[in-house]
This record gives sequence, structure tokens and C-alpha cells, in this order.
Amino acid sequence: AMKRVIMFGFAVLTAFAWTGTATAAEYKATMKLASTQAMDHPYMVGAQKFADLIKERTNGRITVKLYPSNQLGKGEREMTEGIQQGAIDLLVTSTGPLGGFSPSINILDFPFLFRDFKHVDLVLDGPIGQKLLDDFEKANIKALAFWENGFRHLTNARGPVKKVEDGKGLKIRTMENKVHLAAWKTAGLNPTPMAWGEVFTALQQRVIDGQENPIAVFYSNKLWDAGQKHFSLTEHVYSPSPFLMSKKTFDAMPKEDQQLFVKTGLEVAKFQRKINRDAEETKLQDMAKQGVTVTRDVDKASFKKAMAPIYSEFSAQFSKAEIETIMNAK
Ligand code: EAX
Repeated sequence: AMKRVIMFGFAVLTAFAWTGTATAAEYKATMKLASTQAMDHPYMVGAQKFADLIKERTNGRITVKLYPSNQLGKGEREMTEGIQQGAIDLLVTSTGPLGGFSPSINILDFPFLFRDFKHVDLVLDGPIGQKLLDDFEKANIKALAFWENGFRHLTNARGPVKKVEDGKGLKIRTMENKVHLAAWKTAGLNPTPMAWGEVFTALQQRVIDGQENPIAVFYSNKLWDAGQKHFSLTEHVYSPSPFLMSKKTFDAMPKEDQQLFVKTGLEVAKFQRKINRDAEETKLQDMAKQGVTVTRDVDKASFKKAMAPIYSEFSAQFSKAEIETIMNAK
């Protein structure tokens, strides 16, 4: 009987270890957090805050190490694959390639979907946003929160762009995103998808004339040094940044730590969006000092009109009703 008890005890202990349900007091881990951006970009300022809070709140049991500037992959698609496989634990990424992992997320990529930051927060922090985050589970990814990239703007080396016709024929890099690609084609530009890690050199060698990104990405990467002298405040699409975690890593954590990661991810989302928004105007003024021509009075209606046909192009995947629920949120 003693032997049976011992064997039973052993089996229970083994099961315990194998399902990874250590108590929070004994769980220890060192995790990798990656992004395409450098330490001065709001992604990594947010990441640093997250790492500090996790360290403090777990009394040093969990260390989050930061890997900025494409150190763990040449772009966001590659790094999201790393998240799926568990080679990367945490990732701040735009929605660029994410439709290939969780198709529903592409609904946020439609041009001129959001009016302003208030509208963005309302949708992303409400039931629609939560559903989009939850959908990632099917792709073996735990999406913790929506951090921010920002409203995207068109930049180029050819000349000032005030209305959509001024951009005709421009060879621009887009993200690896079918909605963005279709929008720019429809608008009469010549878009080509590319991983972020290849963009600076492609601009420098003038393989492409331009690109589009939020102010913080343009600024932190000093794209004027790659010949991008013309910046137009097109605000053609809002670019959210899901803060992703490997489901493998998440599932191996004790419940208490899982809850801590979700809570801290959401808390940093608020901080990260704020510092991003607060710094945009200063960065724009600094860019002008660097010799960038900033076109502020963009005819946004011309872009909106030129891109509008893509809403019906994708109507099989995203119904008018679904899109309108987001557009009309107040
Ligand atoms: O997420 O690839 C892109 O243009 C992204 O906006 C950038 O990597 C930040």
C-alpha cells in the first residue's frame, strides 16, 4: 500500500510539473521582447515600462529582456512567426502582417476608418477590440492589449504631395498587408510590400520613392537621411499595435502571473498611447529643422475618395454592417 501511495504521489507531482502550474512564488523566467523599432521609439519606451513593472511586481522572478531594431527578425511577419513558435515571448507589432495569422484583425486596416484618437480608444478598448484580441488564440498567440503605432502618413523623395493626384505613379513600400496594398493601388500609386528591415536601404538606393508610417517611425529611423524629404500629413489609416505574447509562454505561467501580464499590458497601453500622441507635434517641428518639407494642408478627402472602392472589394470578408459598427461608434 505504501508503494502505491508513493507512486501515486509521484504521478501527481509529475503532472504538476508538466502542466506548468507552478505557484507564482516559485515560477521564474527570462523572456524576450522584440520589435522593429529602436529604444527611443514609443514601442520600446512602452516595452521598458512593461519590463520595469513586471520586474517590480514579481520581485524579480520574471525578467523581460528587450530586443529592439529588428534584432530578432527582419520584419514583423518573421517575428510574429517567432511568437507562434515560442522563440520570441513578447512582441510589439503593427497589424501589417497580422491578417495572415488572425484574419479578423484586417478590419482595422481600412483607410479612413477612424476619425481621431478618441474614436480609436473607444473601439479598441471596447467589445470589438477585445474580440479582435481574443481571435488571436486560434493562431496560438495571446494578444494582451492594443498599444499604438499611430495614424500613418505618406512620405517620399520626389516632391510635395498635397492631394492624391500628386502621388500618381509613386513607387512606395507598403506593409505586407492586403488591405493597404489594395488601397494604394486603387489610389493610383505603385505599391510594393516589404519587410520593415529592408526599407531604409531600399529608400536610400531609390528602389522605391516613398513609404508610409506614423510620425514616430519616420522620426526615430531618421528617414530624411534616406532621402525622404517630403512628408504629407495624410492620416490615411490608423495603425494599432497589438502587444502579443507567445501562447506557449503564457500557458506555462501560473494564473496569477497570467493575470499580472494582462493587467500590466493594458496599463502600459494607456501610458504608451499617451507618450506617442504627446510627442508627435514636437517631432514634426524637429523634422522640419532637419530639412523635411512637411505638408500639413493635405486634401484628405481626395485620398479618402480614391481609396473608397476597396471597401466593396473586401465586402465578402468584412460586411458593410461590421465596418459601419466601427465607423459609427460614438
Ligand atoms: O510597427 O513596418 C511598418 O511600417 C511598421 O509600421 C513599423 O514596423 C512599426
